[in-house]
Amino acid sequence: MALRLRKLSYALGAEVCDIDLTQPLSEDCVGDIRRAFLEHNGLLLFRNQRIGPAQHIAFSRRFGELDRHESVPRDRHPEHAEILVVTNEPDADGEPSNSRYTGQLWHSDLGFTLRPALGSLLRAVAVPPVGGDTLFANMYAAYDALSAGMQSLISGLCGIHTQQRRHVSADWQAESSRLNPPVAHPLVRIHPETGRKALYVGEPVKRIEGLSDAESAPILEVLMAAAIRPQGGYRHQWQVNDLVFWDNRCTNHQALGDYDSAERRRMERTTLVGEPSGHLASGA
Ligand SMILES: O=C(O)CCC(=O)C(=O)O
Repeated sequence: MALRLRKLSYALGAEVCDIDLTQPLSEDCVGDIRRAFLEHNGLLLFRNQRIGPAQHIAFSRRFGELDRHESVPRDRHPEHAEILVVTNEPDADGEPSNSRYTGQLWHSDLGFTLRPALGSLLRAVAVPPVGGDTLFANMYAAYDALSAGMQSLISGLCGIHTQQRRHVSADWQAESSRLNPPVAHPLVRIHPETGRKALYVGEPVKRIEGLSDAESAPILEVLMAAAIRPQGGYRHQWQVNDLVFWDNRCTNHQALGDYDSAERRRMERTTLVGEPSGHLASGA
């Protein structure tokens, strides 16, 4: 039976309706989901899915190999290395969670590694009564919005990606910098399945390889302006048991943090391993 889809915004995204991820899915159904994922510019929403970590992992595996989050070991679920936890719940020792500000800069997952993520599947376990939304941006559209001159200027250039997160403890930051030295990825990437060009830039990209900070800044400013155009976006308002599956090869996202920190928010993410990309940054 064909999937029933409902578009979420003009730029990207569709809800997959009438599907129950607690039930076994046929290969045909998984193939239809994969096609819809590519057709809708890399974002699918599955609402009201009463699944736990094991089913979340099993469903994610239908789309590829899962990352075990070695680059962010402290954010892993204690029993499932394939799940990354994003929460404002205090740690077991009562300290504020280092993951409470995860994703509050525009980014694409694991861009600070040499195997940026193919996709991510984020499940809402607890959400505040209002806010806690996530913005998504279509990075094909961001590339298409640039002039031919700018497209030509940036072809062949690499942006330097570092791991950045606001308000983390000093030892978290030290460990993260040790595990994840700066890496350089092309500013323009070709999506391996659609063949389309997508802009690859985010707030953690502070410099262009081979250019000075002063030379990089105005170019990055122009690229970020294209990347965050509201016309290229979708704002997701989470409900408990939502699962959002996005393609990191052609989208960026940002957790807005627009909620009362006294309210509980807990999200769990699986991450699909992507293809090798880039190199360790020179002169970073
Ligand atoms: O918590 C969110 O809304 C998004 C988290 C995020 O940015 C991520 O998992 O990469």
